[in-house]
Amino acid sequence: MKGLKNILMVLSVVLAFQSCNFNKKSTVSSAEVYQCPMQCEGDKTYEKPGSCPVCNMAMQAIEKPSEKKSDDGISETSIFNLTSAWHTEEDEAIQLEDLKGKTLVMVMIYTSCKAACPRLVADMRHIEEQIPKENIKDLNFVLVSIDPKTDTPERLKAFAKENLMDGDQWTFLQGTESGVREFANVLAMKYKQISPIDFSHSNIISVFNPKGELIHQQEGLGVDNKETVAVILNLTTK
Ligand SMILES: [Cu+2]
Repeated sequence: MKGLKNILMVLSVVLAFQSCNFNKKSTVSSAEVYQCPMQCEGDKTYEKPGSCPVCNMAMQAIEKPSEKKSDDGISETSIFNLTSAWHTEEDEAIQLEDLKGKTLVMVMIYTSCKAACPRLVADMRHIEEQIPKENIKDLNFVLVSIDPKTDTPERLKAFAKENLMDGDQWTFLQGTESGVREFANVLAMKYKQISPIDFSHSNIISVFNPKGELIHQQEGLGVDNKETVAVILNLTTK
């Protein structure tokens, strides 16, 4: 019996050395999982080190298979990479990635604006009016506040109702100061607080595809939106 035990011990030492060789291949990575070097269970991986339940060999650390970001179709330029926290007019906590899957028409405004924003809002509505009903369901018109201190979800909701923009295709977002600034930078949208209640800002309506990639921008107030509408139709017609 003792002889058998010794043989098993020698065998396990040999196997341990063998798995050391395998280990060399794997690099030190923060996202590691463990797998049998013989792949007794195919691609199956374990969160913790240990020995293979089939061959009992020490499992080796391998790099975790990527989170399938590329399979999700999120490219480096997608706004869905931004991890900032937002609240909708319904006081729902979301990230931009939660908007994935629909064409997005986005504008940055603030509800107390008396000058440009009412016209930008009118431009958004004018664009929406030109889109056939069957395309609307694949669209999300998103109004992002540049004044998150004032524009609480309650206030945004009231604004939506006042402006008859409380249908499913309209979303209003309150962010954090830094999240709003970061998002504005992505849009090349400039804004600056010029008094306790007022901001100066650029007037840009941006169209993103369902993967969150910027496709088109129109700049100005009351500008001809034919091209914007054409881009939206192109993205939402199958
Ligand atoms: Cu304004």
